[in-house]
Amino acid sequence: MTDVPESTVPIGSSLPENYKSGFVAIAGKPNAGKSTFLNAILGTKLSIISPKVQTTRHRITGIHSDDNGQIVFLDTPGILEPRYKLHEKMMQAVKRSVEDADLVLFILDPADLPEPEEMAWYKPYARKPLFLMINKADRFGEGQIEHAREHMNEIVNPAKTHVISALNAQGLDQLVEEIFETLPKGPPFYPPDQLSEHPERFFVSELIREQLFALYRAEIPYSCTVNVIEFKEEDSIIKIDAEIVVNRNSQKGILIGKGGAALKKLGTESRIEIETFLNKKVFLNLFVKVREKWRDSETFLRSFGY
Ligand SMILES: Nc1nc2c(ncn2[C@@H]2O[C@H](COP(=O)(O)OP(=O)(O)OP(=O)(O)O)[C@@H](O)[C@H]2O)c(=O)[nH]1
Ligand SMILES: [Mg+2]
Repeated sequence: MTDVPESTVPIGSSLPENYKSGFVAIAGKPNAGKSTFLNAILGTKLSIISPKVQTTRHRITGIHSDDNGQIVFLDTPGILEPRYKLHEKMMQAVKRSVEDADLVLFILDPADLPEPEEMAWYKPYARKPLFLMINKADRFGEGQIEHAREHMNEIVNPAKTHVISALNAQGLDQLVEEIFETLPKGPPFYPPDQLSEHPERFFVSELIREQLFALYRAEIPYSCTVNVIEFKEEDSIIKIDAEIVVNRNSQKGILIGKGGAALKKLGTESRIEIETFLNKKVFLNLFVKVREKWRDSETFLRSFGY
C-alpha cells in the first residue's frame, strides 16, 4: 500500500490575492426594511416580507460571491423588548448575528428613529464598523432624511451613511465594493454558487408564514408557526405536507375559516409562491395543530427550530 502524498498546494491558493470574505449583519427596528434590503442586494427573494412588524424570526443567511470575495449577509429579526420566549429567541438571533459580523448594516426607517437606549445592543460591538442605511428614501423628503442622519450621528458613529430605497433597489451600487473594503482577506465560507445555508424545507415554511401575514389579521400571524413534516420530490412534482401550529384552540377555527375557505386560500397562495421558489410543480397539504402557548414553551420552541 502506498501512502497518499500530502498536498503541497495550500487550500485556496487559486483564489485572487486580494480575495475577501466575511459576515455582515443586517440589523434594525421591526419593519425597517431589512428583509427587503437582503433580497434587493442579492437580486433574489430569500427572506419573507410583510407590511407588519416582526415578520422575520430567524437569522437568514444570504450569500453574495464574486471575483472579489464572498459576503455572508445575515438578515435578522427586528430589535424589540421581548414579551414572550419566542421574542427572546429572536433577540438571541440578532445577538449571534452581530457577534459573528465583521460589519453591521443598520437599516433605518426615517419615520421610526431609535432612542439612544434602543441602540444599547450595539455598545459591546462598537469596534465593529456600522454602516447606516437610511431606507425608504422614495417616501421621504430631504428634510426628514437629514433629520434622521443627524439623529443617528448623535447616537452611533456610522463609518458610512447611505440613503437607499430597498424597495426600488436604489442607492446600492457602491455598497458591495465598500463592504469588501471593510472585510478581512480570507477564503470563502461557502461554495461560491451557494445562495443560502438553509434547506429548501425551511424556505417552504417561511413562504407559508409570509402568506399567514398577508391573509390573516390581528394576532393570528404572530400566534402561528409552520413546520414542514414531509417533503417528497418526485419526477414532475414535489409533495409537501406542512402543519400550522396555533397558540390557542380558538385560533384553529379562524385559521380554517367557514367551510375551510380560509385554509384553502392559504394553501393556494402558498403553493403559488413555493412553486416559484422551487421552480417545480408542488402539491401542498396543510394541517392545523394546536399547541397551547407554544411561544412560551422552551420545548416547543426548540422542536419548532427556534
Ligand atoms: N416605501 C418603501 N417601503 C419599503 C422599503 N423597504 C421596505 N419597505 C416596506 O416596509 C415593510 C417592511 O419590510 P420588511 O423587509 O419586511 O422589513 P423588516 O425590517 O425585515 O421587518 P421585520 O422582519 O418585521 O423586522 C414592507 O411593507 C416593505 O415593502 C423602501 O425602500 N421603500
Ligand atoms: Mg424581516
